[in-house]
Amino acid sequence: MRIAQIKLRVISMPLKSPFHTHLGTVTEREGIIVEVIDSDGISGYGEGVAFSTPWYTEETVATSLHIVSDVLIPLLKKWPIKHPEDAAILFQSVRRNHMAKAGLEMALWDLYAKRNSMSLSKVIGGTRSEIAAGVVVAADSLNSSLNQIEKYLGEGYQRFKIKINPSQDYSVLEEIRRYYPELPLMADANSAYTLNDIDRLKALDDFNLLMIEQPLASDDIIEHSLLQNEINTPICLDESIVSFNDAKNAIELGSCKIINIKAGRVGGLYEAIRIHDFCLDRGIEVWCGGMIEFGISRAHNIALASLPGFTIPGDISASNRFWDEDIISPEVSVKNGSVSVPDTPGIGFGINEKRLKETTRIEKVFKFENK
Ligand code: OSB
Ligand code: MG
Repeated sequence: MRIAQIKLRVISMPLKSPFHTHLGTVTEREGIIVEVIDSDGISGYGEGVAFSTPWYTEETVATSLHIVSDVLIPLLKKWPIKHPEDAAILFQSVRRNHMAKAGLEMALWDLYAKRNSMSLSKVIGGTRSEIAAGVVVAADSLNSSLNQIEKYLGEGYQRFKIKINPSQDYSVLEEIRRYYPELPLMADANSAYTLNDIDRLKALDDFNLLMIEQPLASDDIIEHSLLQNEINTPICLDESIVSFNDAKNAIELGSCKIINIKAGRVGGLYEAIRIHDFCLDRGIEVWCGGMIEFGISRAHNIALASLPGFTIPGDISASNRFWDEDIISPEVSVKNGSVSVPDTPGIGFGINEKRLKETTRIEKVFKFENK
């Protein structure tokens, strides 16, 4: 791959409505758009999905920008690569900083696919032409949760995820089930509980949830296994799984029955695919998690979710779930409850240059010397 330059843009956009979790509220989303341009002028795009503050993982926009600019790009300058997997392996010499690595690695995947005139889905072995759409409801009141469910049901979404914590779990789920007894429903706790809450968590078995996502802390791998033995609802791990080895350990210990794969959280598509392949082999179901992302990461998620092991509808929602106007064109849309997988080269979505420009706050350009 002959890289001529890399452009990093920090963009910022308000959400259509605030996103509430017990860890805080997101009203404005910043992100890093990575554009890798090769010597023929072809561009590949990736997106760094760290948040402005370290509430979900330890990374932030500022730390990612530093790692991509001052560590990963210099590595790529020093060690030219032939394939995006070479970049993933090269980046293993840097500890953690998964979202920084993923933003750059995924731009290389898009570029690689475009150069080979193949869709990214096809390059990574995708088998689906459509992905079932799922949506997250992250409201601050029962009423607003019910309103959002009604709205998204009308838009055709096939799976609903509600954020829970010990102060509202039973009452909110009871009320949702009163109106929607058959709704494909799951709950995400973002580590709001400890093993002391075991009775509260057992009680949630009443609601026939598809799963409960990340009830305990991200390093409570043994406790999750003890909890799974006590509750009927399948546990799905999110924050706990940041690498292939985490996935292996969690499965070995019986800490979960399902894994949420986010390429950003695990360091890129290479690691995400390894986790997918291992889970497929072990009969562990996976789904693709969301990060309140802009269209580029959304497009990468669609390609990832087209792999055969992604059997459960994930956080794959339309651009208009979060944004008045996305930075891609066309935007991601949901039709009859599904999102279609593009068969055009790369991620299969173009850039809405006007929107990208008006949301850009910082731009940095790195030129490569090609001999
Ligand atoms: O825990 O899955 C999570 C959003 C941001 C950070 C963490 C999480 C989420 C979501 C999904 O719940 C949001 C989406 O659909 O993009
Ligand atoms: Mg989650």
